[in-house]
Amino acid sequence: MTSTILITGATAGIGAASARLFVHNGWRVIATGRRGDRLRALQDELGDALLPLELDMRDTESLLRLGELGGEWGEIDLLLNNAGLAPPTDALQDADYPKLETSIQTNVTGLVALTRSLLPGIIRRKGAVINLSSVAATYPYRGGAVYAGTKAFVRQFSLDLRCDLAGTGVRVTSIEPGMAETEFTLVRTGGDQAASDSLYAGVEPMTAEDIADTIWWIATLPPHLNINTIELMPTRQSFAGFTVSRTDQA
Ligand code: NDP
Ligand code: 8X3
Repeated sequence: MTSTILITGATAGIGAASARLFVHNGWRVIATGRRGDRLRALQDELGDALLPLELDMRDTESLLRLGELGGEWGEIDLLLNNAGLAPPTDALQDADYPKLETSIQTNVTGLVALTRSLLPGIIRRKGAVINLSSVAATYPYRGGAVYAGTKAFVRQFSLDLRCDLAGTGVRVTSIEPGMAETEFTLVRTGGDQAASDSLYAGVEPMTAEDIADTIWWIATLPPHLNINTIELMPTRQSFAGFTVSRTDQA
């Protein structure tokens, strides 16, 4: 029987790479995102196994209605909560509030609404939920307070959801990547290609396909195995130390 995955944020990066991988392996993919032209291009590329669905993760009402999606596309086995973005790395005291709110609405509120909406069906099908958190959930850095906070939420939400789902057979995983070269930094910097290129230059960052391969591996493990959390980094990314201030700033 054909399995179905719903992927949020399938118009770019990790979501698009996952859509390709799952269709190539015989799954049906419901591909969501705001950019309808990209979703239609993906359908042209991958064919009728992909259903394009324009969806803004800030539109809670639409997310809550998705659980009523009927017919063959309504039988969702795997929810990949991937859509997300980061505000610029300004310190909070200097940050543009609307950009912070967009990240919270997309990464947290939308993720919760969609999961709530699809969960009864996923429970009936003994399916799975895979959530994209980040290393930012664990390792603080300057300018990361809101983005990291959203990703720490995603991690803890994933772990606690396992408690709610005990005995249902539904699996939940938090994937926590470090630097993967996608449109992530382009979006974070407001479209600064040079800033994105210089961040990843010489790092040999992970690719969207590396993360999609990890998602595929988790999705196809035997049903008795649950990966709770998994953290990945490029070999050339590691950890910084603490910040110490010797004088107070005026
Ligand atoms: P991209 O910017 O390449 O892709 C982000 C996707 O999210 C796009 O498809 C975009 O679609 C979608 N998206 C953003 N805002 C919304 C919204 N309001 N409604 C619907 N969809 C939205 O980034 P990545 O592929 O790298 O990011 C995927 C996930 O992985 C994110 O949650 C990110 O935080 C996480 N992550 C990324 C890392 C990295 O280094 N790249 C590391 C750790 C975690 P559209 O604009 O068309 O709506
Ligand atoms: C983003 C991860 O390492 O680029 O989620 O800050 S990193």
